[in-house]
Amino acid sequence: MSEVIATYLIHDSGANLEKKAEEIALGLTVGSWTNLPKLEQDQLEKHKGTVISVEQLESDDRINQYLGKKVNKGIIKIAYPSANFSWDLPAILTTSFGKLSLDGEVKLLDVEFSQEIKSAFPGPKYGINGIREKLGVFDRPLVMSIFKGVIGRDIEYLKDQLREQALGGVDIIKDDEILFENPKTPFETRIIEGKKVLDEVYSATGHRALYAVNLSGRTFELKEKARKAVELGADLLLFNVFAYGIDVLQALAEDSEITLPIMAHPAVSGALTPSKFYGFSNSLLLGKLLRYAGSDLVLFPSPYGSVALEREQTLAIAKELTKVDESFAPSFPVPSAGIHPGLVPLLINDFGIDSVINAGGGVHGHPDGAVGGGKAFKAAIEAVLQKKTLVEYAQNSSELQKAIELWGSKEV
Ligand code: 1AE
Repeated sequence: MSEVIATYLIHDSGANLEKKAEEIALGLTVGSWTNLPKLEQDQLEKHKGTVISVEQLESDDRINQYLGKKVNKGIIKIAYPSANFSWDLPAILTTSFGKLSLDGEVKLLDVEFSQEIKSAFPGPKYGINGIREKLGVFDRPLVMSIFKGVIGRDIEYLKDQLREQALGGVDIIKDDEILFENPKTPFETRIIEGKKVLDEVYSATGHRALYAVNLSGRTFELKEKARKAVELGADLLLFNVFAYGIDVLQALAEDSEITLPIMAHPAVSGALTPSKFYGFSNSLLLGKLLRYAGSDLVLFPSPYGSVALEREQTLAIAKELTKVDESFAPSFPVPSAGIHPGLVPLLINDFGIDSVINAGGGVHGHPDGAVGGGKAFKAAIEAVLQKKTLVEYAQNSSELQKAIELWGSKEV
């Protein structure tokens, strides 16, 4: 049967979770808070939500104290028939979590899509394999670095920073997500000049890095800008998806003229996910939904850096991005924020080689600059792949040695 099944974590002050579940199933479909005398049996059968399960969880005095009331804690699953909504995320999220998201302590943990509904989503155009093919790198995690301190700078400054990063040997260089359209370094100029720099580095060294340019501006200008990026020979698009909405990402991903991989940034998602009581789970928002909507790479806070998420949550995001799903290619997990070379063993242990190690400060803050930073990351990866400790391997790499002296290292 065609449906979506939503899983909720509920903290409810009522005595009976089964009753609460029935109220939700009715309230989000054919019912209201009053009795509706004209409700017909036929309409009920076709359109009413169905409670699939109600699992009572142990109550917790600390939660009761925190919320200032005694609550019943449980996990509820409800199926919503596909006849109720058009097969797009705005309709599916409004059906499963629209008014309910405003109504007490309810967190949306997951939404399962039937096979038929999944077919309405594009998934990644490139995914992990497609990105690896573009780079010709198949046997290690990728390394990405981020422009830093470029607001207010001119294009010459950006070009120098791009060159340094590429010379360090990183695979991808991304715009900072806070660099928007601006007169000194406009979108199109960044693409044109960036391409020249990366071509020069390629001619000199044989190493070709890819550049992810930040696709920004008003929503209805994005498609045209993205098509222009294709025409100018851009490599990838960075996109602040949560400032716009996941459906905007999907619209870009399924446009046949926008043939570039899309990298989703998690900016603003922290307003929707961190609470234990409200909002969305990270695995649903940053994992499943971004993959379904067409993100080829997904950034999220790692468990270790400056903006950290709980390790279990980061693993759950990565699992949603990479688990086998015959409908969609896997997306690259990109655990980020405050990453330095000494964290590479932990990152590879958690996310495996099909991940991207991403750093801004950890590249540019290296004592030998961005060139040294990139080399230190590459050396740290090589150490882990050769099953050596970073300290051991640093004897072959002065860049890694300096990074470890500055930031320390963590072995697994
Ligand atoms: C979670 C996103 C991280 C990000 O975009 C960013 O700019 C990180 O910078 P650093 O590595 O923390 O300096």
